[in-house]
Amino acid sequence: MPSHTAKSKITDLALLAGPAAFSEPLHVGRPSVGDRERFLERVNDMWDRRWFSNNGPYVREFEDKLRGFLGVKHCIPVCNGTIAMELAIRALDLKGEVIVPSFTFISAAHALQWQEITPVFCDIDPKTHNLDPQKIEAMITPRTTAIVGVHTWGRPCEVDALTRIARRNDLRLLFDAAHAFGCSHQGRAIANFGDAEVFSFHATKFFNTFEGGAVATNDDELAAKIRLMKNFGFQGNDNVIYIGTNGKMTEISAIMGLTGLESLDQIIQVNRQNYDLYRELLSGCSGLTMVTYDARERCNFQYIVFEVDESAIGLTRDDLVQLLTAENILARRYFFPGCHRMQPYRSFFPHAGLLLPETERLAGRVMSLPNGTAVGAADIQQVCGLVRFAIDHAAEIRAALQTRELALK
Ligand code: T4K
Repeated sequence: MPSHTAKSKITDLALLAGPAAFSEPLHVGRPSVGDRERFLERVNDMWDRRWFSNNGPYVREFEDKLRGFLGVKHCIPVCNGTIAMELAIRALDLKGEVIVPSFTFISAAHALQWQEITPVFCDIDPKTHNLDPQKIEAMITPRTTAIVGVHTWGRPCEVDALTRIARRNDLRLLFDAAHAFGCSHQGRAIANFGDAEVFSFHATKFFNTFEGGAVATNDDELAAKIRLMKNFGFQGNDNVIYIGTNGKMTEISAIMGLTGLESLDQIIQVNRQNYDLYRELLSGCSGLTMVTYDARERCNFQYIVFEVDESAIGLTRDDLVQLLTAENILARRYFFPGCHRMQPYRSFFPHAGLLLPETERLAGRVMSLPNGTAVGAADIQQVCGLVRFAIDHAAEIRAALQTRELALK
């Protein structure tokens, strides 16, 4: 809950020595959770059974429920989304180079590089924030083996265009669906596209199992390989028939997942209400553009994302994030500065940015605000009130920040 009311002058801002609007931090990634009693009942049962890992009854039940929910043949739960991606990459036998966006979380690039595959960063479409299909073919070389699309903010990639490009060039197609659990493309659940789709059920995601992830696929052979690989390649007790790793999901994670699935509709409802409130309260702020979702598709409404146009507002995205953070509103700059500007990729490809103008531009403008069941209407009113106050007093604030920056030099 907000602890302090409206600001009337710029020195009321916490950044300029006023009191913070929130006494406790308001997070972007505060987990949304299901029913505590139901969770604890299952935990007690697990405790009594003394079965904590290794494809236990809750993991098996979770897998069944995921398959049913997503309408996909296989959805294999694993310990996190990054391992899910590594398993899919390895099971598809990818090598050489793989095309990925740079405007995303670092894990897809790392999952490739970890296996000595070069991530080749391709630019995004500024309208969708996803891979720009027009730019992919120019990045394909004789070493390219696959494309990894990311459904950023839960908005599906241009799945059909990517599928055509992959087929035409004999490439594998994977999707990082970490943001897109519960979302659909042309009425079909995300999970069913490409060779495989990879989910993250990390605590900060719309649907979480503390840590966790899954590989979804309709390919039986691929699924069989991944099942072996996530358990050291074991087939039976003493028989290892394949190279593998430890990618297993624990029972307690599966319990969290089963419990969360039962509350999914309510979580989406809260996310949606919050999304609509942000939209209403910040509508008409020229220079702030909110990421929108396709009303014809299913969507989890998890991400509240704005693009900040400095030339229209008079403040940079970083000014706004700094200002909100001082108020204990921990706005985030996902996905600044882009993977190509992080190590080791920055050293490997120092000039990658030349081919990524839209990525660079967006990474400098994007701001994520808190959502989820831990965020209430009063919080959102306070956050939006502050953003509006900042925009209304932009020139004064900028001047004060400049004076402060000079004094700190
Ligand atoms: N692909 C994409 C597109 C992804 O976004 C991600 C993960 C992955 C793949 C990889 O999946 P996993 O291997 O993680 O399953 C966070 C998450 O750690 C990361 O999972 C997520 N993306 C990424 C977008 O966000 P950070 O470094 O920003 O996390 P952190 O610790 O700053 O937490 C974010 C906010 O959430 C903080 O304000 C604190 C709050 N929080 C966090 C946790 C863990 C809570 O309130 N409670 C919690 O339990 O990366």
